Amino acid sequence: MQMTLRWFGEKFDSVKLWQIRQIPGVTGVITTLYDIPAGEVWPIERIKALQEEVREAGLEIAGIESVNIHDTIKIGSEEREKYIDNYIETLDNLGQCGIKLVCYNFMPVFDWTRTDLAKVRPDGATVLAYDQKVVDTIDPQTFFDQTNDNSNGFVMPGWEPERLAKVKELFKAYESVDEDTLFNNLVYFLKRIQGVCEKWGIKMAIHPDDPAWPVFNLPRIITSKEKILKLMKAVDAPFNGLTFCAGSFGSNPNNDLPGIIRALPGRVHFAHVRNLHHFAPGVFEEAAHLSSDGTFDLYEIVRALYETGFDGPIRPDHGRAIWGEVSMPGYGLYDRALGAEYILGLWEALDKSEKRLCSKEA
Ligand code: CS2
Ligand code: MN
Repeated sequence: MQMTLRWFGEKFDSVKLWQIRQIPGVTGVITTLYDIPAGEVWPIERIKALQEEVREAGLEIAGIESVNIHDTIKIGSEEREKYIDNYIETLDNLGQCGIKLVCYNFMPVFDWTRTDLAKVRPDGATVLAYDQKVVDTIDPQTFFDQTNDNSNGFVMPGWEPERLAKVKELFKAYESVDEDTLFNNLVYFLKRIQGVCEKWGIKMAIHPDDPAWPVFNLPRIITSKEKILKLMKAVDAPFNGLTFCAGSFGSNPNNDLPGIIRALPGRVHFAHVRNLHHFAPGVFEEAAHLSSDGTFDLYEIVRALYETGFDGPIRPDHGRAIWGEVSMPGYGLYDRALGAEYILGLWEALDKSEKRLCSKEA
């Protein structure tokens, strides 16, 4: 396991690499070329320059989150071929640079969806929150605009203004795309990129849908253990794996989080570990990572990763905004650093008990 933090790049992130370097046990970043729109090829010089910047700070790039998928690929229109070719070229460039983990999602139109980006908790911290009632009563355009107005001036992942300007068009383009079509388009995409992934040993780690059900009547296909297993079977090769995201799968309280990890040995390539506090079905807020602050048992989640031999990067996921920090919602330094230390502590305890047990048995 490698502990990492997500970093959006010098121009886009309030957090600096030198600060990440000072979090004990964090050795890598999960990053991206945030300014390159979905569908365009990532030039190799840009990837190398990013790698150099991270290396100079005493860290390494542990993976990319995300190389976003162009909508034509999700929709399955004819132009997808060109965009898949571009994606393959990007993967080839990443492979040449020795980068071997790519996180992506296959959600139509929106990435993650939250109805409040700064819900105040009793201790004064603010968190991202979700209430299905709000989504049910708002139109997507207004929702987009509201989200952007509340993002502290940061461009948020999946909410890039150039995409958002086309919400209506996008919705129209997805009209004929149901769950099966979306799933088949994903399988088609994975089969087309399999060659380049296997050439370089690149692991593709799909991120689950967040929340784990259809929003605004758009289909969602990575929402449960059954659904992810179906995808693993459809393209049954180790390159095709999962970003286990506790917060996304866990948005549906019926999902057994450790159970999802245990069902996928060798196919969990990357983990987002965080906690949510559920109030009622479809109503939750993000919590501190600590088990007692939310609904999930973080010990059981980390134990499942440990016991299935997980050896990829883990990152804390969305944090609370605390101690007066202003950042991209969910992506401040302080609470994610606390989360990283907590997860490392759980891991150390699991590792030491396991080793003690082994030495007793020997
Ligand atoms: C992330 C997602 O902030 C988040 O919730 O986990 O935006 C994630 O990066 C994408 O869905 C992956 O493509
Ligand atoms: Mn996540």
